[in-house]
Amino acid sequence: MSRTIVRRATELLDRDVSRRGFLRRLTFGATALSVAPLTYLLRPGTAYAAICSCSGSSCDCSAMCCDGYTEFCCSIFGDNVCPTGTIPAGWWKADGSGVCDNTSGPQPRYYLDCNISDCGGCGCGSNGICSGSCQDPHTYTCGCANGDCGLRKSSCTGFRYGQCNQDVACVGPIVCRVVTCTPPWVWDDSCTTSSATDNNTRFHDAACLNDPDPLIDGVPLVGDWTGSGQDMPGVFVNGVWHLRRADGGPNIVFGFGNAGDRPVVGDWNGDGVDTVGVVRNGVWYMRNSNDIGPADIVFGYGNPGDVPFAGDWTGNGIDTPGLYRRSDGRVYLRNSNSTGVADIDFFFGVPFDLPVPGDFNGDGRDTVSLYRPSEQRFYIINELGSDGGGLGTAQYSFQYGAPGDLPLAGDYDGNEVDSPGIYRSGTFYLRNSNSGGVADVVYQ
Ligand SMILES: [Ca+2]
Ligand SMILES: [Ca+2]
Ligand SMILES: [Ca+2]
Ligand SMILES: [Ca+2]
Repeated sequence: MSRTIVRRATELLDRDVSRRGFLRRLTFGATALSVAPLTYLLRPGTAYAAICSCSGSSCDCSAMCCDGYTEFCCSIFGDNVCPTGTIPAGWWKADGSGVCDNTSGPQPRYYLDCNISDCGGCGCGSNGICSGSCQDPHTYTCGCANGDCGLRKSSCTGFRYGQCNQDVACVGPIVCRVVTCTPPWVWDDSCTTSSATDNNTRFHDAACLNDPDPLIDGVPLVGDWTGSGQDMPGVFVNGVWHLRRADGGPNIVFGFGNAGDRPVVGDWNGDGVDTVGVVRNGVWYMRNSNDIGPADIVFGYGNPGDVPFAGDWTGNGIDTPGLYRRSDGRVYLRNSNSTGVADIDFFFGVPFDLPVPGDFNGDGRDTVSLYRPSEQRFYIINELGSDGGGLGTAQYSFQYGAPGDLPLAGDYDGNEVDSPGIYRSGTFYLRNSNSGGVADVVYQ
């Protein structure tokens, strides 16, 4: 403690006691003083009620909001990704957490900072950071996340490790953190492999980080794998496909793609059979039969991090790519299985909405409906190119599913109209009409 602070504390705590009296009193509050000397001294009270001013809030000094780190994105926004208006601007790793260990041995846990991506009219100094208030519109404000002292701060720390999106010279404060066992440069090729380590964060955790990870626990899909006229469930798990037959025969199981690839299914050649595909770093690999073998069609479309899907946007019987790009809130559709620009693009929903392609009115063309996880609600949209942002053009909506469910759509009864389904912990709950209610078909 500096001499100045001691002198001030003496004045503040008890103007009448001697310096010796102050020091004796100090022994009772030593713990709190060592944590927050200034604040305690300026707010005389018991050692246990020491209050800190953290990120503009008054919190107990031991509160999460005061520990200097930034809150997880999933705790604030519901999903372990950078929210709209932010970009991953750098990462670090923590060793020794045990969370990411696998059969190869101990593995690091990776933390990505999501910094405000837009400095508006503000420039930034030599450190490459602008004030959070520069963002236009001003979306994120420094404070305890969700105004809760029990959560770490958000949008306060002006700092950048700098290994991601280095072409963006100027970023704002860190809004939140993403945590992953996958090295950042694998799932976002804007990130470099240049390593930074902070093991102090290795046990930082949140319940929302432990939700099932589709990349590990399997991605559910539906398709007509045998040309029966009926869509059936399938799951892609770490490069292996498990497809259920409509005739009740044994599942079709084969390897195509790698762990970490994003799976897509569709009828790439118009023969009436849906087959598999994977998207890896913006490259689409499609196969025209449901068995092991090389890709029949390969082309680049989109960026790493885009959410890929497929549908027949033209009604010619051939499924082609679609992408949902969270960073700009738009869907990009292409009408052929080849490299090129989008044939149609439009704004889509709000962050964390999920695209659900399908033909919900039986007119032979697929459109991109929307599932809003926060409401467990399907918004059925029967036109392409409509602005889903305000949902003003959604034809109708209904609630179906529970928190954490993954949405899908297919024609499970062969009437040529797609309807919703949800996937929950290895089970498909499918509806044969576009309305809420109980499942018509359940597949484990
Ligand atoms: Ca086909
Ligand atoms: Ca088509
Ligand atoms: Ca349609
Ligand atoms: Ca149907």
